[in-house]
Amino acid sequence: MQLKTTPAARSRVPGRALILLLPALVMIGCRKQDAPPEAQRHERPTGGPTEAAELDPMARFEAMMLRYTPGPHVVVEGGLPREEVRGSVFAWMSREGRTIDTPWLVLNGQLLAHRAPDTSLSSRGPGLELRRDGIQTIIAGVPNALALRVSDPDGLTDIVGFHIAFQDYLGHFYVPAMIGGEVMPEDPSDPGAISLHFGVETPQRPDGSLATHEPFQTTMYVAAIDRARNVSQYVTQQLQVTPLGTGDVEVTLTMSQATDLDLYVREPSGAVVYYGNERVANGGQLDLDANAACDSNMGINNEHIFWPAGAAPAGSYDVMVAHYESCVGGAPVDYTVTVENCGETVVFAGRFAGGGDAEACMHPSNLDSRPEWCQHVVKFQVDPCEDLQ
Ligand SMILES: [Ca+2]
Ligand SMILES: [Ca+2]
Repeated sequence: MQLKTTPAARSRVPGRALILLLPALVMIGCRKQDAPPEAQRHERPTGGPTEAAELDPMARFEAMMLRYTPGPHVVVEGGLPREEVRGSVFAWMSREGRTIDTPWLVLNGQLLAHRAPDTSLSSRGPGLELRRDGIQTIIAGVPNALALRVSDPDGLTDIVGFHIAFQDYLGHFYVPAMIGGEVMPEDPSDPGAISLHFGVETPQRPDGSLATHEPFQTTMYVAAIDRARNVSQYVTQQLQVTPLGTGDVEVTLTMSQATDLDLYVREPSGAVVYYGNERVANGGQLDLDANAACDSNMGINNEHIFWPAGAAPAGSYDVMVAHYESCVGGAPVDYTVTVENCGETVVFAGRFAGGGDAEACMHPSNLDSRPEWCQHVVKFQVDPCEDLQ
C-alpha cells in the first residue's frame, strides 16, 4: 500500500488556518430536471422572452438568460439524486455578455456598473445572515455557493433581490429573488435559507493583476432588498482566491466537509494522476490535495488536476473519487467534480458516508470496482482543443 505523502501544494496554501464550509451545490431544489446525457454547450435561445410560469424548467432558464442580458452570468441547471453518482450530469455552466471588466460571476446576476447601494435603516427592511462561518476558498473556474438566511418583517415575499459586491472590484451584481423560482427557497422546511452561486473566472486581483502563486483574499458583500427598496445590512464573507495551474483540461473536486476524499483522473495512456502519482510525463498533474490523511491541507476541501495548455492527450479520460478516510467521524460528505474540457465546464455531484477505504481507487485494476469507497464519476473525451483565444 502506498502511503500518503505531503502534497506539493502544501507550501502554497496555509492549511490549518482555513475553515472552508462550502454549501452543498446539490441543494438547488427548484431546478431538478432530467440531466442531459453528456456535457453540452448551452445554446442561446433565439426567440423572445416567454412567460416563465408556462414553460418547462429548461425553457424557463433560457427565458431568464434573455432577461438578464447583458451582463455576465453563470447558468447552473440539472441535478440528480445524490446516490446516482455514476454518469450523473449534475449541472453545467455557461456565461456570456460582459459589460464591466470583472472576473466575478454570479448565477442569474446582472452586473451593474455603479456601486452597490448603502444600507437603509428601516425597521421594515430585510434581515440577512450567513449560515456558515469561516473563510471560503475559491478556485478559478469552479462554482461556489454562499449559504445565507433571509428574513423580512413583511414576510419573505417582500424580498425582491440581493446586491452582491466584491471589495475593490468594479460594479456590483443584482440577483432577483423570485419565490419558488430562481433563488428561494432552498429548503421547504427552512424557507429563509438560500444559496447564492458564484465564482471567479480567473484569479485576478482588483488591480487587474493575475495571482499566479500566492493566494490572495477579498471580501464578498451581500445585502437583501425589499419591495420598498429597503436594503439590509451587508453581510461579509471573506474569500481566499487560490491560484492553481490552468490548461485545456482541468478537473476539480470540492467536498462539503474537511475530510479526506481523493481525486483520480486516468488519462488515455492508462496513467492515473492522483496523490500517489502527482505528475505524469506529459505535464498532467495534481497540484492540490486536501485533507491528506486528516493531517495536511486541512479545510481546503478542493483537489485539482490539470493538463497545461496543449498537453492533454486526445482520447478518453476517467474521473474517480475515493473516500480515503473520514475526518468527520463517518458523517456524510457531499462532493462535486467540475470538469473543464476545452472551454466547456460540467459539474457532477456525489456523496460518501462512513469510514472510507484508503486503497479503494489506488490500483488501476480496482478503479470502478469499489463503488462504496471509489466512485467512478464520469468518462469524458478530449479532442484536440480548438483555439481558445
Ligand atoms: Ca420589508
Ligand atoms: Ca485528499
